Amino acid sequence: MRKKIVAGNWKMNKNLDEAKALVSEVINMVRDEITGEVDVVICPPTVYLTTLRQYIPTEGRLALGAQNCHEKESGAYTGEVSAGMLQSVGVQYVVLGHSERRQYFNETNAQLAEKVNRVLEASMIPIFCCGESLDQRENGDYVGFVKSQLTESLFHLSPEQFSNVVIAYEPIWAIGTGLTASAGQAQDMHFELRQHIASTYGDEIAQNTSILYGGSANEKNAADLFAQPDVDGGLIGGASLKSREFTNIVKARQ
Ligand code: 3PY
Repeated sequence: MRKKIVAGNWKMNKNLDEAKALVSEVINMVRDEITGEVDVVICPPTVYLTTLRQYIPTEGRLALGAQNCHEKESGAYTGEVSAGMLQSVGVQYVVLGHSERRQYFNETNAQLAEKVNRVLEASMIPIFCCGESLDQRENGDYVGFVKSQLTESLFHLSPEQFSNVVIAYEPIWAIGTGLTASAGQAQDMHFELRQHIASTYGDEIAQNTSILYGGSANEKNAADLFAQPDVDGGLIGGASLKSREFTNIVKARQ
């Protein structure tokens, strides 16, 4: 059985006091209101990881995630953070290849393949983001484009390694725009990606791979998205900054 996961990507938001308040609220609401099987991952800015680790129980459904890491193990990379460093402060998941990183920091599929390697070597779980632009969706082979992101960044992994990867489909045209893929559009792409995974790793691994939807998911559209058979959860942007709304999204997934 594949895992249901709802991850909150806080992006570059909140000061330390606000971050502590938000994580405390989410922890309390999740503890009091969520009874079903769903893992909840909080991905705050890197600078707060060590502090927020102390708030998150080490056992249970809550986990700490980072939003990025460097592709090298260590060295002269001023300002960067390695996978090993994240692991050493208790991080369990790392979001990789978010479209904002691809767009503003020119991350490539080849570079992301290295980041995926570092995260797995450090015994953490990559949440690998993929997705097409509006132009690609309207004018091109957008399914082929998203499949090639998986092929180029993930398909060098052994079956055992791949079994530890989570995928997040985030159409770029639905990020920060208020537009969301319809439940049907999300399902179609998730189905295609699962088939693509099956073609390389076989049905069993494909059926066990969690594929999350991201891109303006919120408390209003979450239930519809999560009702789709191939949508296993969400990577939530803006709506993860509000404890009530984020918890409602988790409720919709449990
Ligand atoms: C969004 O929902 O806008 C996201 O980018 C989630 O990562």
